[in-house]
Amino acid sequence: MRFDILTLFPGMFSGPLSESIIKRAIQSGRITVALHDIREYTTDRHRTADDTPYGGGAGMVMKAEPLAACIRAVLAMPHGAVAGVAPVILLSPDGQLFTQRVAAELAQYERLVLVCGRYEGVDERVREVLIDRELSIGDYVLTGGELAAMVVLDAVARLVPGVIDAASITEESHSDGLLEYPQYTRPAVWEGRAVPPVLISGHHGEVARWRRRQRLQRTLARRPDLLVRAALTDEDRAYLRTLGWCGDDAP
Ligand code: 4FM
Repeated sequence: MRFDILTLFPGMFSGPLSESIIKRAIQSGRITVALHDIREYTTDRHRTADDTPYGGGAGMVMKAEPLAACIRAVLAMPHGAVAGVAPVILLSPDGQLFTQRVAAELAQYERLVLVCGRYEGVDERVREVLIDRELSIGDYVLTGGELAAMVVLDAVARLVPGVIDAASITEESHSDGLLEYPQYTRPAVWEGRAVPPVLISGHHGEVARWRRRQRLQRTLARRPDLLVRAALTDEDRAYLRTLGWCGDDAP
């Protein structure tokens, strides 16, 4: 899978791309990350990428021409044998909330174009003409879309086959709508605190039941809103009722 990232600050990506799982995914060729400096597409002597807003107001707006030229140049770069669809995605607080579901949807593409906004906005005409989709990683305002693009890249890349162990993807939080069970590793006793004995018992059925109940307990305590959409069995519901759940949590 190929990620094209359009940014005024390509240097912000060198750390995250050169460590751990993403580094290995790039080295193995499972993902390709191409950084594009929007400033390279300016044409004036001062390499101006932003300007003051029409109508007045605070801050600066990203100019249409360099950003549009950059997006068009990137879309004209071929990728692999098939020229598949590559959605152009702007990271901004105005976007649709980026969730695990959206990550799974994006992982189906051969290529993503991630546009990092900066300053107080992007000229609206670029959005209208060249942006297919806007995504937000949460209800807060960053200084630019770069960190959000890294979040999207990280969450999507790990869903690409071979990037991480396949079992961890299906087992993890949010894939079936429940939070994860607590994990323990050696030593069996740490600072006087023992690992739950069931995990050392060797009874696989009991371990599975304990873990399921831990997940239900934890989801009820921390994210009761998730229970409305979670895949629950009759036994899950019966257990949750023993914990005081009445099945009416607002989403
Ligand atoms: C601010 C990008 C203004 C573009 C930013 C404009 C953000 C977020 C974010 C900064 N991106 N989720 N939250 N970006 O704050 O994705 Cl126009």
